[in-house]
Amino acid sequence: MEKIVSAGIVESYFDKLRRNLVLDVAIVGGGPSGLVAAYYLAKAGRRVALFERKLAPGGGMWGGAMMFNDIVVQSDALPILEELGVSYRHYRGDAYLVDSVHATAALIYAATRAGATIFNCYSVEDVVFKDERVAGLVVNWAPVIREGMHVDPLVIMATAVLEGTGHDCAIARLVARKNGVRLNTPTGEVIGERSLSIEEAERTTVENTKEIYPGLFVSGMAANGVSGSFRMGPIFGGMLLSGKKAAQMICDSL
Ligand code: 48H
Ligand code: FE2
Repeated sequence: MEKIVSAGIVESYFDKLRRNLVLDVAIVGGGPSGLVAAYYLAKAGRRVALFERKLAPGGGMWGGAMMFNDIVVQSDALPILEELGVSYRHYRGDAYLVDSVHATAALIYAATRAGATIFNCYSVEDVVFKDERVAGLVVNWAPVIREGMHVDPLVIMATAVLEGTGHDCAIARLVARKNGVRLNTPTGEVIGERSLSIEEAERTTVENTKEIYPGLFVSGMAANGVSGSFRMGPIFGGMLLSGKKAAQMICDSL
């Protein structure tokens, strides 16, 4: 048994990795927007993998608000919750309450069940930049980056990359800085997010979900960050709708 356990894992893992070296879509970040995008892309039959640097995908959704593990979702995002099998209950007006641990687990399950592959403990440290396009990801083990070890990365090629790194806008920043290019944002640069304003932020999260450079799409909090819009606090309808829109735009572009 000792030999079988190790052999099985090694064979299976490297087979999985080899099958995902060339993708239709590579998603950076396993927050709610990236997970929803992974679900819809896999459902549409695209070869999609998501790279998350933490052990557990889910980003900022596990902890609810200040670790009170419930979140709010508005009615226009309820069809997504229903499709992904997430339970919710009405609170007041347009606000519905969702247990954040249940919702996060459900998003991960739905995305992987639909056929998306998740690589956790991977840090995306750079992109492939070819013929004035983003053409893939440069990845390394997250602990390698954290330890500051000088170990060279591997490359994942992808027709489209989705930047879903949340508040940091890490991928958009490095694409603009390293290659001296202008992004499709109001200033051509990563503007950075503004303070909290819920209705405005929820609307613009979806509006700002777009292709910001050839081959590079942006979703979720990063969509608002790159375009200089507001944050919204523990309300997640915009994140879910942004992930769905990103998947649709990417499908249309492939
Ligand atoms: C691999 C990386 C890298 C990297 C980061 O922040 P997230 O939850 O992302 P979104 O945009 O889907 O959701 C935002 C939401 O959680 C939120 O913060 C809200 C609604 N805030 C409102 C407010 O006012 O604060 O997840 C991003 C994920 C995380 O899991 C990171 O670990 C991961 O991306 N990540 N993974 N390589 N270079 N950078
Ligand atoms: Fe946040």
